[in-house]
Amino acid sequence: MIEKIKELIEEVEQFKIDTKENAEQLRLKFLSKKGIIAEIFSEFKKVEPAQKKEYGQRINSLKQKVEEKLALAQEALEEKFQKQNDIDITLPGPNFGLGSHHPITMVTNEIISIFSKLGFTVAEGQEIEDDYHNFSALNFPPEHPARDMQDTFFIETNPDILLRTHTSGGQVRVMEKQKPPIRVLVPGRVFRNEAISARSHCIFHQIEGLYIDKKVSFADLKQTLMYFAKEFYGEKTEIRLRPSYFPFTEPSAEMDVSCSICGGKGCTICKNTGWLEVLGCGMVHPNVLKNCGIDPEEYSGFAFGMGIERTAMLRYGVTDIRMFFENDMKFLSRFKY
Ligand code: 2U9
Repeated sequence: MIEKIKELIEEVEQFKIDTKENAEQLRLKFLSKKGIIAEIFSEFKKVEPAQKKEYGQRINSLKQKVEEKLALAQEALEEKFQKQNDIDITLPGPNFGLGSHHPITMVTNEIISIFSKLGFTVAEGQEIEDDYHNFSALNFPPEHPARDMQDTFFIETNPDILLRTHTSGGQVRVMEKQKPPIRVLVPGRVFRNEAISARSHCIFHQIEGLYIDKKVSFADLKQTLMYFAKEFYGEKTEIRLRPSYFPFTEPSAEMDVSCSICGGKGCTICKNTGWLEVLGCGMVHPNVLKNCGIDPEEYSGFAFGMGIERTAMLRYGVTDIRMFFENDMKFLSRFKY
């Protein structure tokens, strides 16, 4: 029995009290009416007379141990509670620093704001597209190189599903649902299977615009883009259109703006030409209108598209496209406004 009491003393010494709840556990286990100490006392009459003295001393020291332990724990818990309540809630919180928009978001928002004054609204599109909305509806011939595995990220288990290579599928979906007049912008992330370098990335952002109505002409396209160029690149900006080719527009063109760095005189940014290539555009191909359920005899339209990274590089003098993806705080904090 004496051995048992020694073990119990050991148990009390090892018992860890860090909450009111486990202090109460210890009290109930040892000191309550039906607790261990009461039980050991009830055994007292059965103890040999010669051992009664030692037995009594051991029980008392067990009881003392428990009481001491509980008193100390009570003090420590009260101190802890006091400390928690010592916090001065009127002090200002830690300074987390003010964030800002990413430069890609800033340029996208600025372009949207310019075109929204002409009545353009924004549609989302989807990053995972099917072959039809990314290629076929847009008049890409079946053997077009963009459809190649080398250029496009296809989903391995289903060659019909891919990561969009441009946001144009978004406009196709708008045309499928909505009758003209349509004035819509589709901004977003696009994916091309290209090697990453200072000038190109396999992920980048685009914004495309589409305007469909009765009697929309190439002159409307030109005036709209001229308005955009002056708003975005500055009032003195001039534009020029060079013939180009895209499967989804006919005729197609690429638009240059006069270099805002040198004012057209020639510098390293415009490679001494005085011009900067900023976007592609054209009249929507009749096949595309037909594919989307719009009669090309009744309606016509124009479309344009530009790379946001390229636009942001020109705007902020960034020379490496990879900077937009690295989230380097030194780079990003340049764009606080
Ligand atoms: C529909 C019909 C026509 C969107 C257009 C371009 C010209 C263009 C490039 C600019 C740089 C892509 O990011 S980039 O590589 N885009 O040159 N995009 S016309 O034409 C459309 C879109 C949707 C239904």
